[in-house]
Amino acid sequence: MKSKIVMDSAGDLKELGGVDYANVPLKILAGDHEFVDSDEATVDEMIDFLKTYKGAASTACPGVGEYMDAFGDADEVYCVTITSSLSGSYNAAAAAAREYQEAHPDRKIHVFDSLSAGPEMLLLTEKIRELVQQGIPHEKLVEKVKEYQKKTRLAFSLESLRNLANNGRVPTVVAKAVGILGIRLLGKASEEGTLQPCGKARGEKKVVPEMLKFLKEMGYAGGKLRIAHCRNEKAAGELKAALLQQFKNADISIGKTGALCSFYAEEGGMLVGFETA
Ligand code: X90
Repeated sequence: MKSKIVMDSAGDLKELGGVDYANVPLKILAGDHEFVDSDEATVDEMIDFLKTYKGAASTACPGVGEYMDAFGDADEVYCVTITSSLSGSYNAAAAAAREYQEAHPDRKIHVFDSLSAGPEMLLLTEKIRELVQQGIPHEKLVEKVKEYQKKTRLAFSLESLRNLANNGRVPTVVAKAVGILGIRLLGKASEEGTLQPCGKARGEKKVVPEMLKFLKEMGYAGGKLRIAHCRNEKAAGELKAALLQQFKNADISIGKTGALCSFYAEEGGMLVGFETA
């Protein structure tokens, strides 16, 4: 039996070993330029382009057809999307899943609304892979992932919310408060899958200690943790080191944001997906 995992590019994962996997790209649109979130080179190209680009920039989620192509001919498909509260990706995937099911009644498919973005989506996908490899049957697997999802969270620190505000994903007043030099917004994905501001860190040096405190307040106690950063290797590395001092054997890894998360989290932004106790 062929199992496949499909995730949109807000999960910052182009390839995944050990299982059949497909990344379904979102797109970033700036004038005549279109950046397809399908490889790492595009990320740098996009960030550098946007630095001098003065026009409006927006994003587009995958269409139903793109999801259909990604599902391919697998007997069972597990699909993970960015939060349906901020993107149409989940709806497109769910529509594709209905088509898939109608065309192939013998196959099984489930679409998970991550209610999140970036590294929390990655955790869900890693969990799905683990369960697929254990040979857990479809319905049971879906149930287990839903249970797991109740224990995972997303925290972030952002230096700019310009693109989020310009595209109506956060209120402008929230974005303005962060525009002031040296202020970083700390926040989390709410239960409804929206962006919830929780505090501020003043100055670069405060980001890591404030984030550490915030993660513990949110219930981090040494579980699996994934960091995705946009050109902020330094803060990501420091956060990992600080966490490992307190949680010696924690499974922590660092990755880079793809084009979609880089566009919204912007340079210096850091996303942290983690398991609570
Ligand atoms: O469909 C589309 O065009 C995509 C729209 C996505 C908008 C939000 C992306 C957020 C990316 C930024 C910080 C984390 C916020 C998470 C809240 C759930 C990451």
